[in-house]
Amino acid sequence: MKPASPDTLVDIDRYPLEILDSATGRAFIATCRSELEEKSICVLEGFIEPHTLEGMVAESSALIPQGFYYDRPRTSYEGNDYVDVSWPAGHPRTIVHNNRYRQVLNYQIPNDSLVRSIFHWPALTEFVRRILGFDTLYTSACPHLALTLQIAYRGDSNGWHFDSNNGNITLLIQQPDSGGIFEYVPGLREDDDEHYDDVRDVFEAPERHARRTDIRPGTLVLFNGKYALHRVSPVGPTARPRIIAIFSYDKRPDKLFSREYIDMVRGFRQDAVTG
Ligand SMILES: O=C(O)CCC(=O)C(=O)O
Ligand SMILES: [Fe+2]
Repeated sequence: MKPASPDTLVDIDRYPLEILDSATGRAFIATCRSELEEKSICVLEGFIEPHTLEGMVAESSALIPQGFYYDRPRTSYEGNDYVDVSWPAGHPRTIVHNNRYRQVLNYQIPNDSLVRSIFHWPALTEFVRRILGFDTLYTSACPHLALTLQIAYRGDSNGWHFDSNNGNITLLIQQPDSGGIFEYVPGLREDDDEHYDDVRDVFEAPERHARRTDIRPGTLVLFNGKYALHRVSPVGPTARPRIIAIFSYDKRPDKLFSREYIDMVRGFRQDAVTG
């Protein structure tokens, strides 16, 4: 099957990605950039057309059984730069959070899928580049992690963490009936100050310190997760899992994720019972 053309899948009347150099396009970029700067998050609700979204739910649901079952507690700093210090017990660097979901990897997602058409849409990459303000930006070259799906059933969660990359783009495909909320604290750390006391406050009382989003399926989210601590809260009772696509980009066209990390993920079981 021929891959669908992205401009028929996205609400391009509302989101002028193909005319970024027009006055409308430039104003749109400016709004997105200031949202990302001020709130660490830029939310494009209704980015995907409803009929496209239905197809995405079907295609991604069919891939769930192949997903690798990530089930390992993790600190908030995994994958971040190694710091040669031994942290005292109870320090935010040592605290682990539950982390459990299924992950469908790039090579498992068909070439003619809707979600891949969106991911490889040059207009989207150019839009993301301008928002992040990089000279160059490419869709990740990684056969495993360039494009992934994360699927969360009841009790699954993605614990508090900082991302190790500069930009993280997500597309929510399906929302569970309860829980599975994306929560975050904008601009919590800086390059030269980790603000550990603030991190500890968030762990201890997230309801007081973190913002909760109300994101509907079909929404594209640009997020600055390198500086904003964030998590996906545990999914509650639900008839359907949370499904989200994660788009990975890099300033370089040839950057791959580490072999150790890929080996770990591919070592996870694919037969875990869910639901
Ligand atoms: O599922 C989400 O909404 C966010 C995922 C995330 O934070 C990540 O993959 O780093
Ligand atoms: Fe993240």
